[in-house]
Order: sequence, then C-alpha cells, then structure tokens
Amino acid sequence: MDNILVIGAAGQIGSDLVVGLRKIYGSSNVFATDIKPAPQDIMEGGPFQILDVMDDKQLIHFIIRHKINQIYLLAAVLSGNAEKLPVQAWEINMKSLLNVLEIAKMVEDVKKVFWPSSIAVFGPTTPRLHTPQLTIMEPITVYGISKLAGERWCDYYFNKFGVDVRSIRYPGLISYKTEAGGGTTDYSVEIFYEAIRKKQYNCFLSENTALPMLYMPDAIRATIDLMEAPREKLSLNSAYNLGGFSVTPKRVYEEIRTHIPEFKIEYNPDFRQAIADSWPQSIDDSVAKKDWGCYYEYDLEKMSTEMLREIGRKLGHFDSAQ
Ligand code: AKB
Repeated sequence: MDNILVIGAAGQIGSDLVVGLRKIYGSSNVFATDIKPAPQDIMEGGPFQILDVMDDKQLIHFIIRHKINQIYLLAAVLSGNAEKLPVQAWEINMKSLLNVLEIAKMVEDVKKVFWPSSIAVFGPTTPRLHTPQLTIMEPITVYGISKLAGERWCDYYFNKFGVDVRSIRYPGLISYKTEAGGGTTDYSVEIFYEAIRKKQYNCFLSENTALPMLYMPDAIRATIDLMEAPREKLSLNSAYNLGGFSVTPKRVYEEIRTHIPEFKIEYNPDFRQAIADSWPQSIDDSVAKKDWGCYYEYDLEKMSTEMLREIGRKLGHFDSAQ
C-alpha cells in the first residue's frame, strides 16, 4: 500500500480527506500533518505530526524517512484572508506548492501529487453561467492569482519533469467537521452553525449571490477518484472544473427554515461581495465527468439535513439533530 502525506490535515478539506484516505490505505499509511493540531480523530486515528510545508528541508526529510508515495498539499490562505495580507498569502500559497513540486521531481518514491485549485481562478471577464473548462481567466483576488499561477506551475512540472500532479478547481465546499476558514463561500458553513447556535445569521453576501457549491463527501470522493484514475484517462495536466450545485444565501436560508422555522437572517455584504461577484455562478464540469466519471450524491436538501443533524450533535443541540 502507498504511504500518503496530507499537508494541511487540520483544514476543511484535510480533516475529511485524511479519514477517507485512511479507510482505503490503512490508518498507519496516511501521515496527517499541519502547522497546528488537527481534530482529535485525525490526531488519534493514525500518524500525525506538526510540519511546516514552508520548511523544505524538514519536508524532504519527512518524505524520505516515511517513504511517501503520494502527497496531498492542502495548505493555503483562502480568498478573504488573502486580501488582508496579499504578499504573505502569495508567498505561502506559491512557496508551499513549489516546495512540494521540487521534492516530487527529486524523490523517485513520490509518484503522485494532489494540489487544490479553485473557482477563484476565474474573474469578472469569465462567462459566469456554466463556466467552461477552458475560458478567459483574469482573477481579481490574491488567492485567485495564486491558484491560476499554481495551475500553470503544475502543468510545467508535468510537461518538463514528468511530475504526476493532479488538481481540481473546487467550488465552495460545505462541511460540518471544521468551522469556516476565511473563504468567500464560507457563509455556506457559518449559516448552519449560526442557525443552530443563535437561530439568526448576519450574512456577508447579498441574498441572491449565486455560487457553485459542493458538499464535502462528494468533494472527497471526487478527489480520491481523480488520484486513483489511470493517468492515460486524464486529458488535462492542470485542474479540472468541478461544479456541484449552484445556490444563493436566500435559498440556503429557506432550506434551513424548513428545519428551524424561527431561523432569521439579515444581509450585510462586506468586501467579500466583490469577490463573489467576480466568480462563476455555475460550472461546466463535463470534462471531469468524461475523463474520470465524476458524480455527485448530494443536493441542497440532502446536504442541509445532514449538516444540521451533525452540527446539532457536535454542539449538543439535539433538537436540531433530527
Ligand atoms: C474561498 O471561498 O476562498 C474558497 C474557494 C472558493 O476556493 N472556499
């Protein structure tokens, strides 16, 4: 069985991905790392270590010592937070990727790398409905610029050095395990927590802001399916569009109210509204479906029921955990 390194295991994707990978590869073969402690099940369910992906010497020693064969690099500064510290966010998002790509080039045992791109690579000049796989990409955020540059670096290392690096342009990701991490789409996570905690939510996007979203179980399965796909089936050397379902804050609010009738919302758009307005409203993910059979099991209704049940359990509000 391959040995797998997950960098950013404490984050929104990482904390669910580690669990999925350990079910496939065995707990002792999936090394979870981050610069901060991860959720308890991650730290106690298999190898966990504090590791800084910015320290290339520490990173290469870890990879060689544990005979790592696959690397999932999930550490990044998300869109909202990146606007507050642009240069630092650029340095973190780019140096972390280049450290991993360089090591994958040098260390023969490393067979595959996964790195997440995002709908943030698109900008205001991109067609916003059913956004194509190949289209105009003029991102207006630091995060989007770093993801666009990262896609080009992945393509370069594949073509120049044969590094098998694979990537997905994630839409907004919704999960209950970790709370929001500074993204523009994170209203879609906060709203569920606040509906249960306070039965009211102050939304930082306007009510009709449509964005593509994906429930985490669908995102994790798509990620692992892409990494397990035979390379010859993949027509892209950079990042695949992934769409999920398109939804607005108003639609999410209405769905939550079918479970919590007294839930109230107000809309006070902040700086993230301009970011959301530059992103697609829906995504064409036909290339992913054709190349590696990507599919989804969750829609807004099914996801909302599960989110409220699991967050209710997590917060001890069992009336919501119906
Ligand atoms: C963000 O909102 O910054 C991220 C993303 C869409 O990549 N969730």
